[in-house]
Amino acid sequence: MKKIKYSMLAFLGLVMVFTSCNDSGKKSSGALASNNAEKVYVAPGEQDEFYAFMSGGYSGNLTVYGLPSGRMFKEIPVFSQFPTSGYGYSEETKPMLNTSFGFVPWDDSHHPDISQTNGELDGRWIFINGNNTPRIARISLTTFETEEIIEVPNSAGNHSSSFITENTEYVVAGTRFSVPVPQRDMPINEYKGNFKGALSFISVDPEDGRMDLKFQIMMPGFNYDLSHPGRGKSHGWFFFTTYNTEEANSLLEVNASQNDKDFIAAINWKKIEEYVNNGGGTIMPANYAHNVYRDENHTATSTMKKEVLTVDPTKVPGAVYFLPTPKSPHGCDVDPTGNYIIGNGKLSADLTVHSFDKMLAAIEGKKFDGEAYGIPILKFEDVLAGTVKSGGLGPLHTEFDGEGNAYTTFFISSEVVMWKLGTWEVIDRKPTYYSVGHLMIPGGNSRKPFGKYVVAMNKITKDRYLPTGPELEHSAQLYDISGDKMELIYDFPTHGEPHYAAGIPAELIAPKSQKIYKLAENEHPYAVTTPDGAKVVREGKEVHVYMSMIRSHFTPDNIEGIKVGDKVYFHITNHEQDFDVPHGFAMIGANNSELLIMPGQTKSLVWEPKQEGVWPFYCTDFCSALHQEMQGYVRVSPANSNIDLSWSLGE
Ligand code: RUQ
Ligand code: CUA
Repeated sequence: MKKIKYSMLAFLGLVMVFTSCNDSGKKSSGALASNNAEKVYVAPGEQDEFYAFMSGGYSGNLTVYGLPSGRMFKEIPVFSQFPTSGYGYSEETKPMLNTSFGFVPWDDSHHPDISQTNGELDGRWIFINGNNTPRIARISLTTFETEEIIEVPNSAGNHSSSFITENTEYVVAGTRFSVPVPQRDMPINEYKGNFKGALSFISVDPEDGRMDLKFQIMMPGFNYDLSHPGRGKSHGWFFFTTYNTEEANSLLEVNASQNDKDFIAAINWKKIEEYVNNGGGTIMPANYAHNVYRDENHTATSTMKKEVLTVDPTKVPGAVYFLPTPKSPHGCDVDPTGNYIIGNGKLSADLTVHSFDKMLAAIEGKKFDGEAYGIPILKFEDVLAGTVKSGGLGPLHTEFDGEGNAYTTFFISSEVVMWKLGTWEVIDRKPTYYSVGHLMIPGGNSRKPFGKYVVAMNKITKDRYLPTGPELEHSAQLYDISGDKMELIYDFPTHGEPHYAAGIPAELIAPKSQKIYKLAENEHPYAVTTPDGAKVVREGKEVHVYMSMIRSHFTPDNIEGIKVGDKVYFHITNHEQDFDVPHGFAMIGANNSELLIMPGQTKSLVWEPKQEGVWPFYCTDFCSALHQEMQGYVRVSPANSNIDLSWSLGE
């Protein structure tokens, strides 16, 4: 018996020697699955090296993952109501979803981007666009809550958004669909020459992050698809891909694919900023919502703004140029040095790389190839830095590793292609499963990428996971890029449709992540900061319940004197001051959601009792051994009853 054991050990030892032998050689893709498993394995109790913030696409929200584990930590509600926490249902957060169209409980969120200082991720805020009802949101990376949403007027299909300039001077939002500006009733087929494409520059306050729509550039009626800021030497410029320079208004799949080249619009925003700071531009009436959430009172307010400053680009000489770019370009990506601007022509096999230096020289030499609506067009050959003959099909987006390599996704040929900046040679290509859209390298669209991983965000999942009926979650794939070649090491499902993502080292965020809200600093007008402050107040048909909660009871937990037809506001303050002790609140028959209330926080829920009886409420979050005891009753009497209002606990 002993002998057998020893020979087993010897055999295992031999296997290990062989394995490590293999390991030290060149990477043989996929063969060493156990080695790959180690690369993504984050042992119980250990933490991930990176945060990955993934847009939710049609979920309207933002999800938070760890890399390399692919574990999802949180869904942050942004543009969509979220019954899990009561976002968009509670009285405090409803104003966040106010727009000029009224309350809009959903959106399509596409491109998260983290705030920057000197072109490097600073981990203060993350911004994301609402594509459908044009909006930009700012999310705190301390509380992981949406703090601000600004609507973008004169815009539609807010897609070339929300990208950040090098010192977070602006978050930029470009329209995908051109529209009549101002909106008016007119025949659709008079689009050409009459519709406009607004590119909006939203300033960000360096102290508190507050956004303000500083100016809009009224561009020709093309589709502005994606954008990126210049960086380093090209800081002060912004680049937007366009398609439908044909200005078709119907059957775009044919009619917007006629021109051999569309444009990348190069915008010298510093020049325009100077122009408007000197009184340039035209103030135009507008109507758009600006919604701000404050931690101090845990409450959002919505203000309607009434005007916007517009700029006619032809009035600011030297501010806007067009760079011809084949062929209906989608992604528009600028490398970490700021010299290369990559246009991913989605109907082309090759990638077009423009040179910022050459662009400046061509502008200097006034070498133009005509103009479009008064905007000079540069000559393709004059601005071209090089072409990547990739052999792939359907290039969409490019990111950078900071070591001179670029990585481009190809939707049609389902692959990520790694190539070298400057020589344009293809170094590696790896399949994706399947039809990849965006990709992300932590910091990969800043001056300082962190490298290490590529995350591919795929549009088609098919056979990657156990089937879940016709609807499948999208799939992400993780590639190790620390070696010379890419290595596919992991698959994980993602929520909604992540279009883009932003990754950042955990050490830049985790230490400052907020744990509680201080009860003593709670400025909510209906907060109860000591249990004896709890009360119930009737104002006509409105009843305000000032309630507190702590393990494991509500104060009060018995309420009488409520009548059918009343509108009851439960204002509930969580008195816990420990990390990770939320309580929930759910009321039978409430026509909204539960509330999940963080330590020190106050939230309010409206309940309109429709039936007489004695109706229970309870805590929804298993908070202690006596969580099931955390409950209460409301007695509802007929509308004409004269039962006095009363409340109690433990009587
Ligand atoms: S898109 S898959 Cu909304 Cu950024 Cu390109
Ligand atoms: Cu409080 Cu469960």
